[in-house]
Amino acid sequence: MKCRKCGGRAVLELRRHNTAFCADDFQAFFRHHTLETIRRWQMFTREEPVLVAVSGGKDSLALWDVLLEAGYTTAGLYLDLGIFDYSRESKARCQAFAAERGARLIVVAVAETVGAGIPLVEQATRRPTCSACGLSKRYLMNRTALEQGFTVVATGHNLDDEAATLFGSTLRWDEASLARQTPVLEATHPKLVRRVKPLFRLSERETAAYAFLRGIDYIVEECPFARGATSITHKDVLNRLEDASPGSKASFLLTYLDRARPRFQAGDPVELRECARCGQTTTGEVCAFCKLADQVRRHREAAGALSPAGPVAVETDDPAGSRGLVSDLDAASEIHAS
Ligand code: Q46
Ligand code: ZN
Repeated sequence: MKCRKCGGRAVLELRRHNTAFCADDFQAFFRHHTLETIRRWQMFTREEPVLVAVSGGKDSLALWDVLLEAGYTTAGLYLDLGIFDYSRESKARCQAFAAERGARLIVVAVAETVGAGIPLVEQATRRPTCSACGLSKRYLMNRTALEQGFTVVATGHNLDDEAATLFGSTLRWDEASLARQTPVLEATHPKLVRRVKPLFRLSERETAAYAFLRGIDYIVEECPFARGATSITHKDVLNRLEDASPGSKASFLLTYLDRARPRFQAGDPVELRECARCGQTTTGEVCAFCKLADQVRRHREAAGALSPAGPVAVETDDPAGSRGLVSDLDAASEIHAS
């Protein structure tokens, strides 16, 4: 297999583009694709400082790497969710990545704002873990960006993530989610920052290959709470479609954005106001995050009253067994093998 660009030995075949690249030309392709997406979708300008939400995984670190290489002014934001070894290891990856490049990394611990890490939030609120986690992440990303003077937050969502979300929303015909499905969520209130997804046209396999070729040390394990998530089944289904017909995933997502999304967007605009407690946006009197923090506080007080020792027991065991991201390993071994 030869590189389509230089004729040298190709390390990666991209069936949906009907092409193959050597290591250098693939990295150039990846960077070009990302920067073109930022430009075409007007995600941010060269002058705007960008807060990059990093999880320690391949996608967000690959994105930060591309932006740093391209000379954008960035800072990384790591949200410490307090999820066992997963959080400890992913934080260490982000810190090492930032230190190697002399980049600024902001670390915010969920436990400091909510009163407990995500595993305990779930116990306190009986809310599904990922729902409490997603709410906390969106809130803290926005609040940190505002506090630190950023107008835009970039996340590492890739094509597989976005296509799976769209697939799930379509199966439920969830009009509100369909309307929100976009690579650029504009700030519709002075207390909101823009949220963008510059990797949304690049597949998980491509981001894994880029991170591998760049020697980025990222965490391969997924969050233990991701196991059994419906989104993983949706990704599997889409992967089977992609195998049978390369380009299906991209066409599903891009055609939706182009042709169908405007129909869902037309609904009533939501009226936002400021939370009476924290000043962040909400549709009610008090925002969902403040309510969540209240629930956690009440739970801790009740537990504290029951146990004279005070602190609420925190699980230390990882609930998941063996973990791993098969597609990462596939991409890495593909490169090794060639
Ligand atoms: S939402 Fe759920 Fe993720 Fe939070 S609890 Fe883990 S899997 S990290 S993307
Ligand atoms: Zn609030």
